[in-house]
Amino acid sequence: MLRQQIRGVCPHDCPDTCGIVTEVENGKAVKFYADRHHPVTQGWLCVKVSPYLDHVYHPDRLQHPLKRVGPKGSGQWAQISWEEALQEISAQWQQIIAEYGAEAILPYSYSGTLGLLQMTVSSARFWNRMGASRLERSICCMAAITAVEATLGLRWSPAYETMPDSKLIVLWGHNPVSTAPHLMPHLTRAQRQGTEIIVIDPRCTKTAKRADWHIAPLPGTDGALALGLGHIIVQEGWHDETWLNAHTVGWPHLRERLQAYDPDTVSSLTGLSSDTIFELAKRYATTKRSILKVADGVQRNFNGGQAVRAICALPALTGQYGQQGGGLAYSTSGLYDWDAQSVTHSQDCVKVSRKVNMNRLGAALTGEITDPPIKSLYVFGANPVASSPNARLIVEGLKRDDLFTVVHELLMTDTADYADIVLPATSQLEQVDVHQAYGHTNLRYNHPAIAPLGECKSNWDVFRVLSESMGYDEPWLHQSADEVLDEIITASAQKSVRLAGLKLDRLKSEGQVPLNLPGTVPFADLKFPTPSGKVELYSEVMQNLGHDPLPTYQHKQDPILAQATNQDDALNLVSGGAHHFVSSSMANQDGLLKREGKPFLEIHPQDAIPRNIQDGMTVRVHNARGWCLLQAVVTDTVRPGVVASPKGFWPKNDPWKNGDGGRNINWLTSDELADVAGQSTYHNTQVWIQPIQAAD
Ligand SMILES: Nc1nc2c(c(=O)[nH]1)N[C@H]1C(S)=C(S)[C@@H](COP(=O)(O)OP(=O)(O)OC[C@H]3O[C@@H](n4cnc5c(=O)[nH]c(N)nc54)[C@H](O)[C@@H]3O)O[C@H]1N2
Ligand SMILES: Nc1nc2c(c(=O)[nH]1)N[C@H]1C(S)=C(S)[C@@H](COP(=O)(O)OP(=O)(O)OC[C@H]3O[C@@H](n4cnc5c(=O)[nH]c(N)nc54)[C@H](O)[C@@H]3O)O[C@H]1N2
Ligand SMILES: [Mo]
Repeated sequence: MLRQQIRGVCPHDCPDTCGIVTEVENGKAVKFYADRHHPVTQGWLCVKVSPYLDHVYHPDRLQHPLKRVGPKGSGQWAQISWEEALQEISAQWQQIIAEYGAEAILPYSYSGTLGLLQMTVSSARFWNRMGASRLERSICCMAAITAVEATLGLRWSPAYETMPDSKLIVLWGHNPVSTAPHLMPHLTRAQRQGTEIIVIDPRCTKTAKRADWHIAPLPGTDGALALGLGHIIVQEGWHDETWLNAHTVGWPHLRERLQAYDPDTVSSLTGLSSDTIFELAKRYATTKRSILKVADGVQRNFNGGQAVRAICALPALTGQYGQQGGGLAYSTSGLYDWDAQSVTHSQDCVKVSRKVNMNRLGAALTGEITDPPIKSLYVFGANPVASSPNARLIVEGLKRDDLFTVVHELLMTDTADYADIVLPATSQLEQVDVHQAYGHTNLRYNHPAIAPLGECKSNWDVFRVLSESMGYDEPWLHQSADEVLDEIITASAQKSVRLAGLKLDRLKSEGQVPLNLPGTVPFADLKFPTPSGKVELYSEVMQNLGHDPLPTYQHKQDPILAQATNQDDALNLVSGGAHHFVSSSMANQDGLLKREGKPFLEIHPQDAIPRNIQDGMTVRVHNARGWCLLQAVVTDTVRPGVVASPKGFWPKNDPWKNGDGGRNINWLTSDELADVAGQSTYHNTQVWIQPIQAAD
């Protein structure tokens, strides 16, 4: 029997963006594994994606359009045809547009797939044509993107395999054992060669356990820590004055700013001893070839944008930018400079519509957004009831009888539960796409391995048929997947040096194609694509956005704390990625759920004892936003005052639910916005905890 091997790309939200291979026999995927020829994947896959055929052929996969026939959230559905579904959706939308205008319709999508077509193009073209509200896509990393670009002009991170070039690696708010597994072999190799690895994280993660030194500041205080390190570096004369004068803007201003961040002040802000802060400054500044590897956890708080600005200043103080093994590693995604017009076709559309911040979905649906109010929500590639902050309020919004909700999904998620119409989505094995990566610089084409299951359609294919039923006849809404990708690649290759020579055919035939880069060291020529061409310690870009032009630290509490009577009992919740899921994706698979275990909350013995909490007990975690039950793990992996619980569990799988739909950690998380770019502030959440049941 003929067995075909089809090359594809892992579509999930992870910097590794792996090369995958599916073996297909008689139209069925029978084997799934890593591509040995992918430079980052190197023949192995993570624990989450290895059992991918369980995901693709999960018995719960949605295969037909459904229409709600009972009250919202009651789980009563009737199967309908695509024709009926499209007719119903377009009729509802035409009526809403006539009465309220197209801005009354809000598309909500994020990271179910990171594909150029199925995410980026699909989030833009159709909606621009309609004039729908635009989604401010700030749930994940907008503060860091803004901060890094303001300082350096470009997000450009060195390749994973260059890690051993550094003598010191600081992993700052990053847990790659879980969230970027293919970085780990390179970190291990570096460590074996004598590189010191320091992890800065309020929680002792799997990554911190493998580090040479773990430093646990209070959540949200990294800006103060970075400025404190700068203070010591300058005070001790470890800075590189010549480099600063030649390659930065605003050094004298920063020098002045740093004065306020003496070790005693920073110690009281961060909860770290002055000795720790001094020792960290010394090791960082006096080890040449030291790199700061920042990821996303560090920015999800009140000071997130300015914290990243402060961190970005450190390699400038020590003259480490442009050095092999030095500088900053955040993300490579800035290097893929796609031609914006061919991606979005926004210049062909009538108007630029308003933006709605995705972190405020619950508030937006319950009265914060008016004129026009949101009358219809279209969710695809996202599961806000499980993953977005203040989820209880989102559910309240979704229950509105006057809200017309469409959810395009592979599975009946907690979000799909509240839809009026559910549309079945293809998995990555059933769709075409091209993927860039945020951890490396290889582009890759995803060949569909199998036909769509049942009546499933890809995001782009749904927008093509929706365009037809809405009467939108622009050719750029009706192209095939390859036609869209070809248009973007051709336009981008003409404009971008890094994409020059790229052709769709080449991408399809060669597997992955690397970007054209001038070398392996970012900014080796010490030219920074900022307005001044230098590292902007003082940034007019930030100033024009209404921010302090210098990195700063400003404390801001979760506002629910001020309303509480028992403020002293509050604990700071951090909720990073679960090891076995990607956000809530894959958190429906039995094998992975079993390995992740019961939803848990880590609490330090010093906080557990006065609350009569013992290891294994069920605890009630609550605040003014909501509550959920979790199993207590009494442990010193978190520092006193901080509790940790991973994101991603599905509310409806809540083991403690009793007939009310269930909850997860996002019933508690803050939907306040950070200092910069409307960023989420998940880790700036105050909670109260009490035991409700004895240990098993
Ligand atoms: N507590 C807490 N919560 C967090 C965070 C945190 O740090 N703490 N982090 C946040 C971050 S960084 C992010 S990026 C968000 C992610 O939040 P989301 O973007 O909502 O991601 P998921 O929860 O994985 O949901 C993605 C959904 O898309 C569906 N899907 C997958 N592929 C496709 C497709 O091709 N088409 C369609 N139509 N659907 C598809 C999947 O089945 C899945 O249900 O979570 C955030 N949530
Ligand atoms: N297994 C797995 N992999 C994933 C994901 C997942 O859910 N599971 N999610 C994907 C997504 S959407 C993203 S954006 C990336 C994110 O990749 P990472 O940024 O590595 O992941 P997180 O777990 O969100 O956050 C990293 C760490 O930040 C810590 N942290 C929280 N607050 C602070 C703080 O104030 N200061 C400091 N220094 N540290 C803090 C958390 O304790 C956590 O260990 O990972 C992706 N990969
Ligand atoms: Mo994310």
